[in-house]
Amino acid sequence: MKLFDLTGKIAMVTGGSYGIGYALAQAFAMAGAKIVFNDINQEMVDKGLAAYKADGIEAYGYVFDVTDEDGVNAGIAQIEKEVGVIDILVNNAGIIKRIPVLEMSAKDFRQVIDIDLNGPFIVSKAVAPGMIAKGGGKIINICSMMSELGRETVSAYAAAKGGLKMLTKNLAVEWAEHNIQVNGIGPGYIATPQTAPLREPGHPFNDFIIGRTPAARWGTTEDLQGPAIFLASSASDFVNGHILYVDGGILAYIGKQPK
Ligand code: NAP
Ligand code: GCO
Repeated sequence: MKLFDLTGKIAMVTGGSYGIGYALAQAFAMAGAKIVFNDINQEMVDKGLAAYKADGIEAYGYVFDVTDEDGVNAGIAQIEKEVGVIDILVNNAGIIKRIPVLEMSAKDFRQVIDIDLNGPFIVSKAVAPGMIAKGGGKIINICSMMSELGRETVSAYAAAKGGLKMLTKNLAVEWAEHNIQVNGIGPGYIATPQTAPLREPGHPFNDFIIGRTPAARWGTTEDLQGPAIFLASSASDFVNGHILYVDGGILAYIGKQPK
């Protein structure tokens, strides 16, 4: 099990106050890592710190917006000074706007691209020098079904997550020589605050997703913990530029055949 041991590692999860980010941080803590996370305001960081403390997890919280390059660089420098050089980075922070293209403003489109695609670029670029100096590291980008598939009303999100898939591959090929493995996790439909509007009782999308998922259920954040530990550990030291889809079979499925 040493292959999956993260003892002595520092893991940084962006947007780690709750949701998928929090669950991944929990997993890294279970495997022995020290947890660092950020959020865009102190109130959310404080809520996250309280949650980690309640779970008995040693965590350090920082306030910065992943789209603010100066803020990110200052935040990473503070983390390296106060906690240490980051060994594992998860670019998890993200938003979605569900608006038909013809009704979506360029401003809204840009905001999704900025957070979901530019953010991972900015944070990865800030963290990589410390990893290179340290002899290596792990970067995990949280992609999506929308890295591969389209769906009405999520054009900006799909463009961002499709770009994030290719950014993952490009960072992987640029930094492999420094023993940095850059990979992605592509969750299916997971029960978090982000998908809460789609899971309201009686919402037609809920039945649609259950039917579109061979496992016939929404994913849970716990479903993502094992894959994340794998990509964060020495068990994946020769895995580069791979997107690991954790989707209950969605991408393998053409759809339920008529009876
Ligand atoms: P969520 O519940 O909406 O949480 C997103 C987190 O990101 C929040 O902590 C949020 O903080 C933070 N965040 C947003 N903008 C930020 C910024 N500019 N700077 C720093 N932090 C920021 O989302 P989730 O469902 O846990 O999803 C997490 C990631 O997984 C996202 O990248 C999402 O696209 C991806 N994903 C989700 C699903 C799913 O089904 N849920 C499936 C595939 C991929 P605030 O609350 O303070 O805004
Ligand atoms: C949506 C959902 C999805 C999920 C996820 C699927 O509106 O279609 O929010 O985009 O968040 O990205 O992998």
